[in-house]
Amino acid sequence: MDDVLQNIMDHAVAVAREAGQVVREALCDEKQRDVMTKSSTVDLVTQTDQRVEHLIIQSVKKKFPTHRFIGEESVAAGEACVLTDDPTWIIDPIDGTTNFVHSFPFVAVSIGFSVDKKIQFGVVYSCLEDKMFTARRGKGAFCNGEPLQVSDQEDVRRSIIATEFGSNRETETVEKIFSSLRNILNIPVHGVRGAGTAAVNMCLVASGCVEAYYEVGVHVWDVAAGSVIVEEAGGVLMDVEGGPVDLMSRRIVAANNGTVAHRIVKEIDAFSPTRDDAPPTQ
Ligand code: LIP
Repeated sequence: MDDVLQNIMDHAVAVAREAGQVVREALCDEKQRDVMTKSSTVDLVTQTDQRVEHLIIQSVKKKFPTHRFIGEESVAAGEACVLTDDPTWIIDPIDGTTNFVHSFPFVAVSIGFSVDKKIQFGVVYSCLEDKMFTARRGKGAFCNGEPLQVSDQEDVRRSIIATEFGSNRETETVEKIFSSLRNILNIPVHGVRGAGTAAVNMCLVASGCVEAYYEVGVHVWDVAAGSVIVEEAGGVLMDVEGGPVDLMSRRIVAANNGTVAHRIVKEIDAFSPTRDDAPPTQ
């Protein structure tokens, strides 16, 4: 299994790099950044998101025809978002689509790989930075081959916390997002940052640049790869109310240690978006 899994991960790295090249080329062509919308007027998608996801899936199918897929744009097109025990690729072709549309320089190809419903490896290619973040369960986390280690900071008042505002603009949701942000800021923390992509935010935690990232409203494809990268860099994952993380719940805290994680959980005004694996509404 060891060599088989490594062979699969090597393909994930290669196809992520190939996809990143497509994203960089598309950035130079306005047409390839033409905006369409999904769940709201600010939940953006482009033909490049769809093209990159197709490239990744077709490439994998050729080598691993029995594998299954959960892809952001495939789910948006109506495919089920159901995680089984089967080998499954969990793909966000462009994490940070809004950044991509605006040429804001944090755009990542995110690929997680699950067997028996457990993420076995993650690949996040921050393609404008040319940073390939990788982690395989039990084998450590790396950026361009250099080992990653979370921050050793235990005091949240000496921390930077990352979060995002998401793409839901309903009044009640926005109120909760700002309530959490206000509470975190008033701890006080050194600062709050957001790269505009969950996957890059999680890699910043794994790199020790920020102590924690939290968000309510993300999807499994945003966080699957980053989850194992954070854990293999020595970090922890948690639900926003302190229990075990559930990658389908659309709620996550990724932190350098349990002390910081539990402290920010106290400040989060939690809510429960519709789960990624919820049965489709009639
Ligand atoms: C994005 C996430 C981000 C979230 C955005 C969006 P996308 O993913 O990475 O954390 O706040 O609303 O979901 O849509 O760019 O792949």
